[in-house]
Amino acid sequence: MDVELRRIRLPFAAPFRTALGVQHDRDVLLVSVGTGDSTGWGECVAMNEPIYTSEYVSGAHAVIRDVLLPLLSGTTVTALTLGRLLASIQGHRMAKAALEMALLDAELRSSQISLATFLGAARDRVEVGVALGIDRDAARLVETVRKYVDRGYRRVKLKIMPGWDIEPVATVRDAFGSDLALQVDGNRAYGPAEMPRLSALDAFGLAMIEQPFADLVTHASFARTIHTPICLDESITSTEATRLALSLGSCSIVNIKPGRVGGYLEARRIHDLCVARGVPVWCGGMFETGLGRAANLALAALPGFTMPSDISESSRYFERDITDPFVLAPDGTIGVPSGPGIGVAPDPDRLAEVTMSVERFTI
Ligand code: OSB
Ligand code: MG
Repeated sequence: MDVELRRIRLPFAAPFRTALGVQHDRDVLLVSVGTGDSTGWGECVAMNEPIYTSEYVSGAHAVIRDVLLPLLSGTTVTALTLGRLLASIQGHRMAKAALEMALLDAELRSSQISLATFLGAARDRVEVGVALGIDRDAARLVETVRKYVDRGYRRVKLKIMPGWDIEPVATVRDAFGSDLALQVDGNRAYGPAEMPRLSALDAFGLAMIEQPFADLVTHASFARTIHTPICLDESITSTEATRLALSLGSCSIVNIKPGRVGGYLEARRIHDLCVARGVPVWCGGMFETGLGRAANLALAALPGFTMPSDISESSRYFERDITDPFVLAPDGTIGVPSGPGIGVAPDPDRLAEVTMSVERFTI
């Protein structure tokens, strides 16, 4: 099997500010595998720096090259056997997920099956929302929200942090009324001492508060004091972590990101567990290129994904993506690709333009 590790740099259409810092561009590791009759694409969602989780793009690149590929060398690895072959390696889920996505894409392309069909999709369009970063002031945030509402988004997620929470949420709720589905994401920026302040968010009819704290126990005690549902993101690293979070009562909604949990197969297992427990799920985003976006749309089409996902249209992230752009329909949905595999491929000219380095291996 031929494996290519390619680093690309895509500038963001606008900087994205959160409790984690400001992002100006995306340094993305793409994995492609050639299996004789087809090529598959995987995207590693690890960010430029280890600020969301401990993984970051250069680390993921190194672990794939120096640790994961050597373990696969001489085997007849498939997407379904990958997990077992890499089971001795702790963590590095985003790195593993990128390899799995590339293998899945290659295998499904050869058998002419779409990822959506393979995963068990129940629909051909999915409801999506937009995630908005920390703005200069609440008045400007209202203008930003208006731009996206006018564009057709029906669900808005606001990033919050200490010093940027109650006021911007109150101002946006006031400007748009109760029709707008609104939720917030704290990215672990709060401590237990800030629970009373966060409880004031109950006044704004939010669909959920996403991961305000770092750990499961703090979320569980917060959940007992507020009415707004709690959703976990960073804490959901596996099916086992999800089981633990649900039994502790740490959340009542789950954000599933395939990269964070080690791949689309584990993402589906978490979905299945949540469906069995009656817990709604939605698909989170990591500023993916069109490749990861295509695969996330397939996942978000599963029946348990009953809340709008962080899968905005391509132009929200990049002036020019590496695939044909995904576009929002007036009803706030994006279509699920139906072609074999992930259903999209990079445009070779655009890919060449944004490529910083390429390494090739035969394993
Ligand atoms: O916390 O959901 C998050 C992006 C990078 C890292 C973490 C998060 C996010 C987002 C962006 O919220 C969502 C998107 O891709 O539109
Ligand atoms: Mg989040």
